[in-house]
Amino acid sequence: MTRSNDNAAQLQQLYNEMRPQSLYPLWEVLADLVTSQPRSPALAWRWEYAGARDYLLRAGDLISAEAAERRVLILENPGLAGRSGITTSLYAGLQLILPGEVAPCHRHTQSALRFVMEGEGAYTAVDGEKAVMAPFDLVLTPNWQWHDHGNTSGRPMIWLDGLDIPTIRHFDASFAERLPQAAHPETVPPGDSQRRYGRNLRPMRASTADRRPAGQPLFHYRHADWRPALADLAAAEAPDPVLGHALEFLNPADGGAIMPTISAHLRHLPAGFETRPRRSTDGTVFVVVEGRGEARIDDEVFTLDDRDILVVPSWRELTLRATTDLVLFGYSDRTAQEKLGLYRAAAAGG
Ligand code: GTQ
Repeated sequence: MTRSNDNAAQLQQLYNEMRPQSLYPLWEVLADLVTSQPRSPALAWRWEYAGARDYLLRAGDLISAEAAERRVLILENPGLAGRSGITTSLYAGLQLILPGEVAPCHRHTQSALRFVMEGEGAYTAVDGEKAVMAPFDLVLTPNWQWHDHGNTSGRPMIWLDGLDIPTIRHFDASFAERLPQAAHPETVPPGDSQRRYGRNLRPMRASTADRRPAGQPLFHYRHADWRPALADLAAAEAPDPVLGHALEFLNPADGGAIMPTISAHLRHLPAGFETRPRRSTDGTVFVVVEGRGEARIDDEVFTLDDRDILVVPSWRELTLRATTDLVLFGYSDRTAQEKLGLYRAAAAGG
């Protein structure tokens, strides 16, 4: 045996002896642990809405919302098999509530957003306050707030659930509990928070705190409000070359992101507009709200059509092109990364 072979054999022998003691040599894995740039196992992927919707409606014939607790099809990233994530930190699912159903009241340490895909008149109740939902409304159920969903309209309702499930799993910080009754008793009339906090104002009180948690007063961002805001912005100025017209949803309490772990935003790309290529460390989920276009992610091209869902993993180069006027909703873990000092973004050519 040569000296180097002998050395390799001795190292292997050392590894074999250490292994039962739960010891492992860093030098064998260091280059995969501390990489010069992100190498997400997540894949760029697009789900066509119509196809996913068919499967969801079939599930609707076979299991009730009550029995399922939440009747949801998980949009699992094909690069993250078995992990129920659409990115490494975030989850996405399509939830169906049929007329007359209630998805029973529970709360958990995971924070959630709902982005309505179709249907009108169903509600999410947060701590007993109903938000009656319309297409492309955004509704939040922040960490540890009671929530149930119900449908008193005559039609099925489908929305996209965006949660921080993989983040909470990462921290081993999941707690959840069920309310004994299916629906939380009504605490205030529907729209109460919206009236008090929804127009960049807040109630003045001589004493006593407000009913809503001080840090998170608002949980319903209506399409009827955000769409004109985006249209006004697009009419007033040229699109940003990297983002197009873009608006972020804010928490009015502090001007920050909507929830501690999830940021959400809107884009409007005028017909024919193409963004400059950009990458960022926040893997992002997009929903097509209006129009058609194309997303190029590194060398892959995905067509974007009505209500399709696209995921762009961390640090993949994204170029968006609008065939017709294109409106997108997006969410990511940007705010969590910013708090940890991790967030980075770079556009090609500057
Ligand atoms: O509506 O509370 O898609 O707890 C996954 C977990 C929805 C919900 C999901 C949940 C919910």
